[in-house]
Amino acid sequence: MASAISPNLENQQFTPEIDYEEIQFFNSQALGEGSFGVVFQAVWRNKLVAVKNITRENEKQAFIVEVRQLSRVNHPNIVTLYGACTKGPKMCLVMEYAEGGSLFNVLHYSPRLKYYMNHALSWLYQCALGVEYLHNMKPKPLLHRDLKPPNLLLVDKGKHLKICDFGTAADQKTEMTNNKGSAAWMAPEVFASKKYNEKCDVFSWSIILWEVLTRSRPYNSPGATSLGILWSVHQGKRPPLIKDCPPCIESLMVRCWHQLPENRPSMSEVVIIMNDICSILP
Ligand code: ACK
Repeated sequence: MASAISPNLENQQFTPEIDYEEIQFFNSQALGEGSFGVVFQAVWRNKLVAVKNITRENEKQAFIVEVRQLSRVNHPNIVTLYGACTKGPKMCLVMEYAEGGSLFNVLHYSPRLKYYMNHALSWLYQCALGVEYLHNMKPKPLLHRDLKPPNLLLVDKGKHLKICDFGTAADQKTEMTNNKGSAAWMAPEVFASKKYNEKCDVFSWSIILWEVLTRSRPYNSPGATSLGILWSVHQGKRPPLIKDCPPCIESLMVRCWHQLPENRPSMSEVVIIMNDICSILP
């Protein structure tokens, strides 16, 4: 198994190879499943870590992409990759453990949601900062392409947000093959397989904004299917405007989910506007 994958990863000078024997799994209960792989809590070199194991042969490609892209990035709002086991006995990546779990869990399942919501605007700002960093990478912008609350992790009692799951990240337009469960956040041009760029992440960010402020799941009507959602977004449907939403937030949200990518702001502009909003609003 290792021989098929190693040649791709050998070019990854920044990814330390981790010895699988050094990882102690003490909880057989998985934290959950990402867009690929199953995530477990473990200890590695006296640190609590999250280990994403690939479980199926067809997950190797996403594994390679995630290791390749995560090893290039270094930002406070992006999860830190410690290294990867590429030689077996199991392939996995070892990353920092985020004790707060995902923003999705907090928004939709946490009994302490009210306490957490003090951080709502800060989460959106931090997410924008992480994405801005990706879009400003050289020589080419890195597109995350699967931004959604399940891929935003919380640390430091929910104050600090980190983007994870880079299994579909790319620095160029490639076919999106691994987007299960992401229809609600996907920009229409990605679904339509048209030419797309960084603005697809700006679109996803606007849906996250709506989800955080309403604490509701987008397009969550009974019987809604991924294909049905993709089609109606392609036809121009969006989540309903938020009652009593401050106009500065509403206008940003609506600009970011514009049907035409060229009419959406860049992530750098979103960062500037969110910085202003965070300083004005409580
Ligand atoms: O929503 P969760 O609690 O947070 O369940 C999902 C699951 O694994 C699949 O992604 C959790 N998860 C992913 N990466 C990490 C991490 N680095 N630290 C803690 N939990 C993680 C995620």
